[in-house]
Amino acid sequence: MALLPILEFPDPRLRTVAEPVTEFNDELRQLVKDMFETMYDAPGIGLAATQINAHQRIITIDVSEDKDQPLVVINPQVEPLTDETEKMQEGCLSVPGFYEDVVRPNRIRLTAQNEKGEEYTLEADDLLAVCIQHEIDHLDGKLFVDYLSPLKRNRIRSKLEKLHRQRV
Ligand code: GNR
Ligand code: NI
Repeated sequence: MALLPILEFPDPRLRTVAEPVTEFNDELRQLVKDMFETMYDAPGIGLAATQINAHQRIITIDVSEDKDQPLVVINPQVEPLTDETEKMQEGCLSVPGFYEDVVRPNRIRLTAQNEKGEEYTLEADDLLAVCIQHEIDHLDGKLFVDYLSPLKRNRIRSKLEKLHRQRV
């Protein structure tokens, strides 16, 4: 088991587009375990492999109160089920300390594979729908700050860059 370091905005590696998973082997399952450990430790409700500098289409999620409903999301495909959108305040482990409203479709269908390569489909709304879309964005090199105005995004970038300089 291992805690993995989480990349932070504006690290250019967060802009990498992740590759589909083709081999569902023990190495993949170990990576999934380490991602859950890292996510629960952070703590966060979701983690995309991109955030730990592993550029494969792997996501871990647990939006449950008791942190006992782990969801493994590999090679996800998502489709909105309605034109309705929802505004929710989002945060991100890769943008620590900043929370802003983001608008997204509020009901989605997810088709994905688990750590054994078995395909499943689920429908999601509310926080789970937001989390799934936020994590898939990571796999495509996208961050929630990309939905904000350039002014807000640049302010966040400057503050984090300053923090990173102080950390070194
Ligand atoms: O822990 C997280 N909380 C959260 C809250 C609102 C919308 C999205 C999220 S995901 C975030 C963890 C994270 O950064 N995942 O990529
Ligand atoms: Ni995030």
